[in-house]
Parts: sequence; C-alpha cells; structure tokens
Amino acid sequence: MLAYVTTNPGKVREAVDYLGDDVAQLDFDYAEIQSADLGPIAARGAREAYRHADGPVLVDDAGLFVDALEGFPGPYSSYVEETVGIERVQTLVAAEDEHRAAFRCVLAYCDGEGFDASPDPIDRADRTEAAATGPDDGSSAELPVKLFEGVVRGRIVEPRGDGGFGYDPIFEHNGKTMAEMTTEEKNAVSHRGRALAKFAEWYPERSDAE
Ligand code: ITT
Repeated sequence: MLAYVTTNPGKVREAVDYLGDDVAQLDFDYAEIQSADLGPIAARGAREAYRHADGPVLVDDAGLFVDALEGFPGPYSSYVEETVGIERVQTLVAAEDEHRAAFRCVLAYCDGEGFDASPDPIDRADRTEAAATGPDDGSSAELPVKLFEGVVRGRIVEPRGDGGFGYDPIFEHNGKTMAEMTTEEKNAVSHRGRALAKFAEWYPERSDAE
C-alpha cells in the first residue's frame, strides 16, 4: 500500500482515479520550506512523511503559475487561495493583457532506498535550496527522493463549473475550465494526471522489486 500524502481530498480523488485502490490518503501536514520551485518542497516533504509513515510515500505539491505575474502565486498558491481567494486572483489577471498560466505538479516518492540512474530527476538533498533551509535534524537528509513532474498550460478566465477543487474554476484548457471536466477528463490533460502517468509507468517495477 502506497501512502498518498496530502491534506487535500481533491488530490486524493484524482490519484485514486488514476492509480486505483493501491493508494490511500495519508493526511499528514509536512513542513513546506520556502523555495521558488516545487521540487525541493516536495522532496523535503517526502523525507519528512517517510519518517512519519515508516513506509513508501508519495507527496504531491502543486501550484498555479501565472505568466503576467511572473509565475505568482506558484509555490504560494495554497496561501493565496486561503487569503485572497481565486476570484480575486482572476480579477488581478483580467487587468493584465496576458492571461496565460500553467498548473504544475511535482510528485515526490520516497521508500528509504536509492534509485538507479533514469531520466526522472532524483533529489538527494544536495541542492542549494535544501542547504538554505538551515540545519536539518540529521535523521534523513541523505534519503534519496524521486521526482515526477507534470505541467499543463491554459488561461485564466471568469469562474465556471462545479467540479474539481482549488483554482480549477478559473483555469481553462481547450475551451473547458478544469471545474467543467470530470475527474477522468481532468486527469487526461492535467498537471497531476501527467505526473501520475510518469509515476504509474515507473512504479510497478519498483513495487515488484520489494
Ligand atoms: P497539501 O499540501 O496537503 O497536499 P494543498 O491543497 O495545500 O494540500 P498544495 O500546496 O500543493 O496543496 O496546493 C497549492 C494550491 O494549489 C492549493 O490552493 C490547491 O487548492 C491548488 N491546487 C493544487 N492542485 C490543483 C488542481 O489540480 N486544481 C486546482 N487547484 C489546485
């Protein structure tokens, strides 16, 4: 059983729809470090969650990156959704000439073991961002983490649709907002769906080897 680490039930719905019942939510709120990239945040979270769960974990860190706002809210998407709200993000972007944006998702897998060389990025905690987080507690900084990334491009529009979660009502891709899509339709094109596809291709070999 693989623990999908998130406090967000919307993410779990999409992960279970894609990966099936071999995954279960682990409602664990890991510390999110400050970084302009999602990778180091997810990697650090995966190490903390692995220590907590004592078994294989998959951490999901995502965000909305608006072109006209130099990628804002990016890694701060959760805080911005809670404080400002998605309607005001939409108003802010509507005032700009450029409405294009990207959703990004990084899945970080950790099971305490190392990884063979592969095209997917592996975070060994030797990044400068990791160094910037200050002294680690020393117990797991060396744990390798494998990262799977997915991106979808679209544009910010007035809210439409009741499905999905978070910024979905204001993010349009191919004429539909993500809140107007079923979970399956969203997974077929979304940042999370693309990251899950990469993970799902790799994971069977790993779990067979256990
Ligand atoms: P966890 O950290 O516990 O997983 P979270 O919702 O805070 O839950 P993130 O930090 O990854 O997760 O989310 C960043 C923000 O982006 C948050 O406001 C989400 O609602 C939003 N978000 C993430 N994935 C999304 C998606 O597929 N569609 C719409 N909004 C999404």
